[in-house]
Amino acid sequence: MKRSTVTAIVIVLALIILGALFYQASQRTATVTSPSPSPSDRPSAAASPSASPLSSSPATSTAPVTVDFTSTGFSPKTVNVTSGTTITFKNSTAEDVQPSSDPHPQHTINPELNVGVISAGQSKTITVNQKGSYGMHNHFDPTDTLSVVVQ
Ligand SMILES: [Cu+2]
Repeated sequence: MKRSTVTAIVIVLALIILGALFYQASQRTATVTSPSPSPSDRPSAAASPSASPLSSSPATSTAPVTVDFTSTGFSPKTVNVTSGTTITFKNSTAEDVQPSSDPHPQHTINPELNVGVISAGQSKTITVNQKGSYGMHNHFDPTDTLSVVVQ
């Protein structure tokens, strides 16, 4: 009686343990295989958008700019340039012109823009480095104005 009961218990326990081991093994392979494909997909998807902004970045131009001074004043009246650009002021009138930084008569907003006196038919070139938006005028006639925007 006793021995047969013990063997029956041992067999039942063995079956339970074996069943549990098989269940764990099937669960482990199921959990290991399912998550592994998704992390390997994500890095490749995240890598492609980070490469595209570099190719689409706008090119900034530092091409030299010429401002003509005529009987109607400065032309053009607004100049948009990037830092490091040269601006040539050409005097196409018969009078002296003195392109200067605002305000008149101190010329202190941006001393880079104090070009100095340009005789009739002559020209002078400056380089602008200081970023910002600045007003300029002809010191001999402050109603002749222009704007310089440096980016
Ligand atoms: Cu002035």
